[in-house]
Amino acid sequence: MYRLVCIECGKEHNEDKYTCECGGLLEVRFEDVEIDFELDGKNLSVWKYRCLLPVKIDPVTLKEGGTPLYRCNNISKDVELYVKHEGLNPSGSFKDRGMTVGVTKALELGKRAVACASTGNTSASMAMYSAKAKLKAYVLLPAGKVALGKVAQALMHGAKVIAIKGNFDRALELVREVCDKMGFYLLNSVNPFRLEGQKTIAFEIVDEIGVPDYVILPVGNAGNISAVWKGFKELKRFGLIDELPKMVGVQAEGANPIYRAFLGRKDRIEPVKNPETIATAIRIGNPVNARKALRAIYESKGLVVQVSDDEILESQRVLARDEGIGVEPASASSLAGFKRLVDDGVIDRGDVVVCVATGNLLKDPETVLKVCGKPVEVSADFNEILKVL
Ligand code: AN7
Repeated sequence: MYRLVCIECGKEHNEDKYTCECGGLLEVRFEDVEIDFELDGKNLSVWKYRCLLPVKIDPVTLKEGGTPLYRCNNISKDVELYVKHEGLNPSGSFKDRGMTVGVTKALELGKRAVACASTGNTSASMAMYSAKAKLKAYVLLPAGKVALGKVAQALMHGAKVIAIKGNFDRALELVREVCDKMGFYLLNSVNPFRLEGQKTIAFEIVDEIGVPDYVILPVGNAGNISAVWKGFKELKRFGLIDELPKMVGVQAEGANPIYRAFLGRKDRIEPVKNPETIATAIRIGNPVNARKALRAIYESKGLVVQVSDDEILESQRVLARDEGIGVEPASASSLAGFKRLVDDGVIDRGDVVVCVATGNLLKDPETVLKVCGKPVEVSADFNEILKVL
């Protein structure tokens, strides 16, 4: 059993709402659940944890979740560092965990069409899952600011893709209006059901290695950090774990509203007007889930760090070259944040740390070419090849 409740005033809502009249975000609260899975490290997937997922019909699934958790010895010997490679989900990002639940909910509610604003990954994932569900899909993107692989996915999976002359924050305002007027089902992370799917990142981590000391993840619209924290708290509430990890959010310097709020120990953000970062996935100035994310950070005694674009690109290279883990820039910010915290002496020898790598390297080939340069070209001749070896 579960209820949909406003996190600010506690009012209970019907399932087709996204926010409360008081302006508060909604969240799903489970009660009297009979837990029917075991945390035995086996058969990891989003739907292993179905008893804690709020759907009533057969899910629309492309076999999401069950992503590898790599022990990264080459990066750190002293700290027990793991990277959870969410880039190996069906569409290449963690969004699939949310979308399998969100698109299932759209069918359950009898919706014909779904919509989102996106920095790219949400749109790619939504397009895939709505194709499977045979729902119409509408996407609003900030023109010229979405990595090519993501646009390609949204287009090929059949979404109507509309690029606006404005940033993500504006696209989100507009898509909310479009959904209100047209009756489309909104699948941005303001949708509480999507976050329910994403909390399974926490379930899988515990399933494999127990409760870590720190979980580090990039923060854009701030849904994922909220979702993962909710996952850990539910495991504790239902008696499956005793401890909780500290949650660490990482933001890019040019798109850092949550970091600023954290510095001032505030529980609300001031939007950043013109966010800018090479990590276009987290180029977001007015994160809709800020209230949930800040609660997660304070409750868990965690923290927020900001990192530069150079640190992000360096961490992307390190993951790729030292561990064989290919991620897009935004995802690498979690490792950049880890490095900061090791340098600052916050994370120490013996700590168990999980960095969540949220999206695949293939999402953003253009940035790779800018950073690595193009392949060397020579004529098809043995001696010419020898010269460049
Ligand atoms: C790779 O696709 O917001 O803090 O529209 O693609 O939960 O927003 C993507 C976000 C991190 C931030 N890493 O997660 C979108 C979108 C990657 C991402 C984030 C995103 P949230």
